[in-house]
Amino acid sequence: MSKRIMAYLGLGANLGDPINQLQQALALLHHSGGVSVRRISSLYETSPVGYLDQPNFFNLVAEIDTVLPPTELLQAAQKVEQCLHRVRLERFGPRTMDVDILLYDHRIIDTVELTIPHPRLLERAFALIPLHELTGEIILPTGQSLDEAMRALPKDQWIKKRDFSW
Ligand code: PH2
Ligand code: MG
Ligand code: MG
Repeated sequence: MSKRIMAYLGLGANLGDPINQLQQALALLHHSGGVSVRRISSLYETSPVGYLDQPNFFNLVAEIDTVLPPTELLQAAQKVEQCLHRVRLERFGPRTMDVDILLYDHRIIDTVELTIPHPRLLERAFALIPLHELTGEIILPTGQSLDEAMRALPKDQWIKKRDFSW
């Protein structure tokens, strides 16, 4: 039996029917070989970060366990994006589905195709707040504390929990 690894994925969408697409993405992930979705955070509506002239996003974080190595998990995530007809016109711009690997076990990975922990995790309320909801205080493999990062978040990122039961 391969070792099951815990990982956290950040999901976001702001085109089409975002909540429906998030639901579909979770189901597709759960049915990807070697991936089980264990827990999901609350659903959040968030103002766009980076490229501001686009609709609000809906974001959540999923805790998964997986037997896939990181590169194969990345491929599984990209497959889900493609299944949801991802269109992305520009970097940080609007999209029907984005699935990012935030954390993978307690590993640091820095290759051309993959950087884990996600390089912008700590600056982004839409990723950090739902992650912290699932993990509570943890220390990242890079040594940073999630609680400290929560306190240091810029106050100009609007984020609101939305009532939703899956
Ligand atoms: N994703 C981005 C860029 N900006 N802003 C919000 N609120 N939510 C996102 O998921 C998001 C973003 C690039 O992946
Ligand atoms: Mg992203
Ligand atoms: Mg992405």
